[in-house]
Amino acid sequence: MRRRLFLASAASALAGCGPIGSALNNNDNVRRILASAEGLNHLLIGTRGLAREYRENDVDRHFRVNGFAAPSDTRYTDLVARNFAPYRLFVEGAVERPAIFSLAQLRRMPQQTQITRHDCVEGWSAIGKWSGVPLGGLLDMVGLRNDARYVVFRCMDNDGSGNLYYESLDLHQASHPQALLALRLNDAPLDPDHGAPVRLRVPTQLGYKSAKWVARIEVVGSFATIAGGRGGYWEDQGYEWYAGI
Ligand SMILES: Nc1nc2c(c(=O)[nH]1)N[C@H]1C(S)=C(S)[C@@H](COP(=O)(O)O)O[C@H]1N2
Ligand SMILES: [Mo]
Repeated sequence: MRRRLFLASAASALAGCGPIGSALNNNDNVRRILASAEGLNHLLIGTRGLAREYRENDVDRHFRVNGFAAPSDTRYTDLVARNFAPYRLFVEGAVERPAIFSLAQLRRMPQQTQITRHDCVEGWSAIGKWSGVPLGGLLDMVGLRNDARYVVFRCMDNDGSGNLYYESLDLHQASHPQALLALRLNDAPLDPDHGAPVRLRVPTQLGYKSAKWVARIEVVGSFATIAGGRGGYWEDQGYEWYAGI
C-alpha cells in the first residue's frame, strides 16, 4: 500500500512535467494513462509480473468466504439442485463469435491449475489451489473485435438493493497468463459459497476483482454506461479500478 501511495505522488509530480507532456501529447492513450496516478501505478509495476505460485503443502485448509452471500433466488438454487447442468456462460459484446458454454464444455477445455494467494483488501489472505479455463484462451476462442477494450464479468448475486455484482479487466489483464475462469478450488468443484460454478481468479489483483458466480462475460469498448460507470461494484463505491498487488 505504501508503495502504491508513493507511486501515486510520483504520478502527480510527473503530470506537471512539461517535456514529457509535450512529447506524448499526440498519443491519446499514453496521455490518458499518465493523467491518472492509477494508470502510472499500472505502468510502473507492470501487469506481466507473475503472482507467486505455492506448493501443495502451503494450501490453506480453510478458504475463508467473503463478500455477498451466495444468490438465494430460485434460478440459482435450482442450478445448485441440478448440479449446474442448466448453467450457461454467455460470452458476448465486442467479440467476433459470441458463444454460450455449458459447464461440461468449459470442463473439456484445456485447464490450468495454480496455487496462489488471494489477498482481500480487508486484510486477510488465503492460499488456494485453483483450476479452470485460462481467460485469455477463452477470449481467443471467441475472437476480440477491434473495438474491444474491457472484459466485464456479470455476476448472479446482488447487494440486497438489486445492484448486481460486476467487475472488469482491461484486455491486457484479461490475457494475463494467470487470469483464470476457475471451476475448482482445492481439488473439488467450486462450492456455492466460493462462487460456483464459475468464478474469476486474478491472483495479481486484490480479491474484489475475482468475481464469483459469473453468468455473463461482456466485452466492451467502455464501461462508462454500466451501473455506476467505474468498472465494478466496489469501484462504484470508491475502490480503485486498478487493484494490482
Ligand atoms: N460476485 C461476487 N464476487 C465477489 C465478491 C462478491 O461479494 N460477489 N466479493 C469479492 C471479495 S471482496 C473477495 S475478498 C472475494 C472472496 O472470495 P471467497 O469468498 O472465495 O473468499 O470474492 C470477491 N468476488
Ligand atoms: Mo475482499
